[in-house]
Amino acid sequence: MADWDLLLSDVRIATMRAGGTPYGVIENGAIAISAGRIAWLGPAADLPAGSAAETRALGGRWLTPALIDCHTHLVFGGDRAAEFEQRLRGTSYAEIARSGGGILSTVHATRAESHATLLATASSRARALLRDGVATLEIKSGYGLSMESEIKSLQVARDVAAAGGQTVRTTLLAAHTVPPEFTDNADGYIDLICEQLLPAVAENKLADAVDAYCEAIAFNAEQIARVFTRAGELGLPVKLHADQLSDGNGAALAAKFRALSADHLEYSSQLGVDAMSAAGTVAVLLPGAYVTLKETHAPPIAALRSAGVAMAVATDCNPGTSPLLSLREAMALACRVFSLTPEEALAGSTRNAAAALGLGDDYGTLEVGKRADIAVWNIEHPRDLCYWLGSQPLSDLLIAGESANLD
Ligand code: DI6
Ligand code: FE
Repeated sequence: MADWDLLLSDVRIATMRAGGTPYGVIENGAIAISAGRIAWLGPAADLPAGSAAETRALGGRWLTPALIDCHTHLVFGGDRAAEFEQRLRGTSYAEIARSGGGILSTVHATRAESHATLLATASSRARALLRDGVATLEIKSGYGLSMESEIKSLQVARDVAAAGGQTVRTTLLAAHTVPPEFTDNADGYIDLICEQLLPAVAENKLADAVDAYCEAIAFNAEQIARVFTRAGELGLPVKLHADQLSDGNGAALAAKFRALSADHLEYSSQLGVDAMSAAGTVAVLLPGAYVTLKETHAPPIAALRSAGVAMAVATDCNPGTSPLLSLREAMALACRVFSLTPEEALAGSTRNAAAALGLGDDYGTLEVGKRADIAVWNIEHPRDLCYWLGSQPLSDLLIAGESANLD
């Protein structure tokens, strides 16, 4: 009887543990795996006596924690490529929205598509992320905006996990925008979310968290406070799309509800940063939306850094503002447009992304006892993951100690 299921030898390890050497590096290392968890890791010279059912010598390749995409809108119908072209020809976002484009055009397409069709496209997008090293991802609803279609979207998100082997955390984002049935009656839609949709979603365990869009074009602090209070009563943690297009004090609102994360943050103030620091709310940076919208007002990175706010990086994959299917490209963009260091960007897609999903105990770093979710890379140094654009350095992806099918 072997002591371990798998031994990875002749490896260089970036554990991404906080506080130690840069990237938590272990040179000339080894990792032993049992029952899907890390049983031992460290310098190979210190490997304890023991036998492995299988040993893989990896020729000095780099190992990191598998990547975690903590903010995606993968479940949606249709796409917005024509709108993208319109915008580049000079039509404004507002004009497109007024003519029935924007989020509401995706809502119509999503409502019209079947569970099977939505699952096929969402699974295809999740596989693209898998081939990029993503073993865990969050998937929001938010293009259904009715009882039936929001529940359909969350059921599709749950089924993506079964289809692809990745860990999926689902988030109810019914408060994404006001649906056509509630035009000029946003409060009536908030009533529907609080009195009917949230109880049904909680009872059927369809969502792991609740999100909302705090913005002048979406919902105000009072409306979001009602949704978050109801979520808390039902035992669901919250996260918030905050201060993306203007300073709506969203970061402070998220901190007030001890949100897992506040996301976007382009216009967040020092007040919001300090509130997030005190609450332990993770800042999720979304460079894909920032560059697609040609935004020029970056989130307060230096203030977040000096306040000790954990910073995560995600794709925000959605058809309107961030049609981005590579978390590594998001990391590379975060370095270039937000001036994150490569180590911060990698921590943002591992350790801090896990924290943004409330998964930090089991995911996000390579440590004894944690899941053996491990990415194997053909690179010379972990910084290469942010340095090269368009490269394909993933050699293998272990999910709970088993190699994923990357074909
Ligand atoms: N912020 C965004 O950038 C997306 N949603 C949100 O709350 C936009 C979604 C879309 O345009 O389809
Ligand atoms: Fe988003």
